[in-house]
Amino acid sequence: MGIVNVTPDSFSEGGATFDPADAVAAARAQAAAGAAIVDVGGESTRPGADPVPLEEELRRVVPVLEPLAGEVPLSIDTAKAEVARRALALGVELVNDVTALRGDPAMAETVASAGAAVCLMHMQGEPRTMQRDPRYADVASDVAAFLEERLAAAVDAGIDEERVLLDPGIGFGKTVEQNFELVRRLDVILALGRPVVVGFSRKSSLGRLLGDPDARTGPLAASVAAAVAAYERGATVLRVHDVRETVEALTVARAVYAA
Ligand code: HH2
Repeated sequence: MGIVNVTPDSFSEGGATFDPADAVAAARAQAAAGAAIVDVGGESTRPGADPVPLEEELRRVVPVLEPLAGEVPLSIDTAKAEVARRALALGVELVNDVTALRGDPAMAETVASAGAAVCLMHMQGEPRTMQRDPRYADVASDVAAFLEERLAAAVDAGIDEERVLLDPGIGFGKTVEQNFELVRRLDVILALGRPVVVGFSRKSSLGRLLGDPDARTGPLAASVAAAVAAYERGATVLRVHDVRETVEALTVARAVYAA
């Protein structure tokens, strides 16, 4: 899964694809480099980010989705049902909701009635404050219990279980150690029986592990290593900024592990 952030303030590339033409070109380049799907988002969820109003989010993403629909498989990264509804009407296949259907009471029905796929992600707290003091009794079991409950809520709302993906939410209310533990113990989440998405790309835990306690991002090689480690432990979707490098690494990993 390639990432195209149509935002001025995303944590890693801050504004590089804020212009719609740049975002469309980036999505096409990611598809050509081997992305199976491209995740387009108009609201940053980085730690400390402020919410974006509905009209502004639509103004950002619709001009990017329109020219790509039917050409590039697309996912919409949104917590707003109206943004999801417009995206699905344009042919987007997957709703990537970092609130796991808790952010907007109309989201579950929007996904269910469109027969769309959905990614449910774990987050402790909310983006403005989530990194202040994350605490768990046992991070892998707590995240799995949350995802199990959200999966049941999605199915109750009429979403086909076969269309649900689960994501431990790397960096969303977790310490560096907790993020690595979640990848190490991915089996606890895989036991829920759904495909698992992992997004470690460029996240600050990588830069912090490498020795900078104030890192806001992580470098490319570290991101690729995290994607391979997650793949090796059973993740089926790797959400990444650097598609070509990740596809190259995963092709090699797959030749080794999936023989
Ligand atoms: N991470 C981010 C945003 N959306 N969705 C899923 N399913 N999993 C993730 O790990 C995830 C996500 C944050 O990364 P990015 O989109 O690059 O940054 P920003 O939110 O600042 O735009």
